[in-house]
Amino acid sequence: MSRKDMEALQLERLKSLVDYCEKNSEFYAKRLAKAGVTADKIKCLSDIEYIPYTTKEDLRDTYPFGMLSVPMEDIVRVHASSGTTGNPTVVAYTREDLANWSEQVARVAMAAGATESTKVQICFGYGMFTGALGLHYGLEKIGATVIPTSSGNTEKQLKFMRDFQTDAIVATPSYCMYLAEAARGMADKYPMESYNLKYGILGSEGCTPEMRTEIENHWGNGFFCTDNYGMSELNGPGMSGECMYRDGLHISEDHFLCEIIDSNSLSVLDKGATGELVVTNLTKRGLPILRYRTKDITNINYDACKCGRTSARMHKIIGRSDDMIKVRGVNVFPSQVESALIGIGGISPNYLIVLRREGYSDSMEVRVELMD
Ligand code: DLL
Repeated sequence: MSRKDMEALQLERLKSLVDYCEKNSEFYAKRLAKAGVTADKIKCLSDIEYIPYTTKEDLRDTYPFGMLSVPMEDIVRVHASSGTTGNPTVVAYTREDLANWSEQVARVAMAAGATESTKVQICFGYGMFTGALGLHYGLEKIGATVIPTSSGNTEKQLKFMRDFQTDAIVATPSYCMYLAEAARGMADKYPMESYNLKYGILGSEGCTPEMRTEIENHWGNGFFCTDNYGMSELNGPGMSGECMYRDGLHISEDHFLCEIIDSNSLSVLDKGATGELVVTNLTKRGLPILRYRTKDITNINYDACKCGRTSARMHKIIGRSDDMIKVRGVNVFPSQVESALIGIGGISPNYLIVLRREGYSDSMEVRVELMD
């Protein structure tokens, strides 16, 4: 799609989303009215700036279902983020939301190399985390053979990989590396040639090009992996993913309208600038999200890619604008550690979080001071 046509589609969808929110979302109706925004006020894409930002705190404050804009009987799935204490962020999907989500995931999976003849092992934990079920339905949509092994049970994972001659793996980069190391550890019994693994659809945590090379070398046999980004508040995986050229993550722009802002001044930055990613999910209806502050730092390239796709590409995540850390796929905020410590008697309020990465496996240790 040309940029002009894409922007016209985004504008039409943005207006219809604002109109929908005014009529169906108690939360947004109030917020939009306070800001004096109506669908008629949105005349061009930059008019999105009239709409206030949405944050994780909004979802926490309205826990669990305060931001729903359809009756509960129209919700067919609920997921939640991996909050360790306090209220997790709950997200909910209508049947149409799930269909859109599968479409988004199918796109990134195909860009990563999946086809209907791919046998793919999903090594994300199945459950409230969006990673496993998101990839599961997206891959089924393209006709791939899904093997839902979930995470853990390494020897079984590797046995299925050899016996089924699995072509692709879905995992976090660190788990993909861990499996490769475990496979190498058993190479005297099962040589690396007994695996048929050709590529990895990786995501949910950062993966530098250096780490990617190391993972690829560990698996050997031409193993190739791509980076995939998303977050539960924006459906889950499927928002963006790398193609074979790995020159940025292609965004499903007909579903996601992206802005880059300065996290301090909150002003929108020029195209190409690096800053915090803000996303409006143009097609989500069960729990609509307007201008969501992801806190993830990146920049967006609007030039067409060598692969032929014309969708904008976001740079690999460069960092966070808050202090969130991801430990083995779980989002952890130091403030959550603090609230857990406050409930324990006999320790002072000072603490130290020590993060370690051994091989590619994260560990987190909390050191506290004992009170006399
Ligand atoms: O991690 C969704 C997902 C699942 C994406 C599977 C890709 C594959 P959450 O648990 O809500 O959702 O965590 C979202 O994880 O704001 C980023 O900080 C981080 N993150 C996700 N993907 C990447 C990535 C899923 N490719 C939070 N690179 C986001 C770096 C990532 N960070």
